[in-house]
Amino acid sequence: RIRIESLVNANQTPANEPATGYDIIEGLANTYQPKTLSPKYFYDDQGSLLFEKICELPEYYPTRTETAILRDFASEIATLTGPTELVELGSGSSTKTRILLDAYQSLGYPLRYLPIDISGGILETSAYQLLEDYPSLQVHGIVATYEQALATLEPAPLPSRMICFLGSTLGNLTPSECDRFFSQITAALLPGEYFLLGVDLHKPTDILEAAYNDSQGVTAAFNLNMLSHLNHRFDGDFDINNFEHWAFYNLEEHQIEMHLRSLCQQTVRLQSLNLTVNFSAQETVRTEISRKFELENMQNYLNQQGLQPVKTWTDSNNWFGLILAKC
Ligand code: AVJ
Repeated sequence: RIRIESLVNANQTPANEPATGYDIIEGLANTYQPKTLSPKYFYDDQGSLLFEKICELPEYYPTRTETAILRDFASEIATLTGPTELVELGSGSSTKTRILLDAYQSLGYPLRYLPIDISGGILETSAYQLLEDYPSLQVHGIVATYEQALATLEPAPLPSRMICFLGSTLGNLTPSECDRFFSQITAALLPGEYFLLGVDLHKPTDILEAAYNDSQGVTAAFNLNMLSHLNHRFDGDFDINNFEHWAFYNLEEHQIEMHLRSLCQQTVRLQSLNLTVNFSAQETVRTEISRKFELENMQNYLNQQGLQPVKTWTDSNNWFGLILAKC
């Protein structure tokens, strides 16, 4: 009932994209300021565990809020879509997915789940746990980037497919990355199939900034862990004591930005990328944007991308939205 394949390999070049690590070389060059690193590098096994801890923090409202929306409306979602294969991008611990699986199971539908995550450890652990808890579940996991996984998806064996992209991870993508992402989504869906999107919404700056600057320092540890990950993966010598966490809400762009600030002038070497990088004191590297959306804009945007919104749900504060759209 289970198959897990991995498309991630630090030293192999997938046919359709530049070698892993190429984006690091680009992002750490001095061509653009600030320097940038892709948020996908947060998620080694340690980073995925730290993210799970973030989801439990009192200040980090998104997970809790989206979970509540799913609890209220999962059975409505299942009724609207009918039996369907669940494909999940960034499945992580698959905790929220269980709410959907329960709803499909209650309707007596066959359960087929295709989790996609860049972090092999957490994908495997959660997939085997799901198998135990759902005796009729079939799982096909893919350890890969979204681009890699979407490019290899074959048509769903069930009558339908629903690609789930929860947690507002869409907010990590720039507008142009979003456009490319959606052309891959619509290519992976047949007309009539579904896309379920969770998006974090505009809200007061103090609430947003608290969520990314928690009092226990878990988000700071999560941000700094990216450097440890790069050290292991690319034979690097980042000294994490020489960097500090910085997160703020950029009101013009409606995005949280997470950066790592260099505390001194320093030179870092990533041996297996043959890359040497200089940082001046106080210079920052942006490790993540987390865009905050408006529901109406997102519905219009989805429409332009070839996905027709079917129904939208939100919480009583309007802090988080869930949109079901049809290809
Ligand atoms: C998983 C990308 C949605 O942007 O809120 C949490 C990651 N970063 N705290 C987010 C994150 C800092 C999270 N996403």
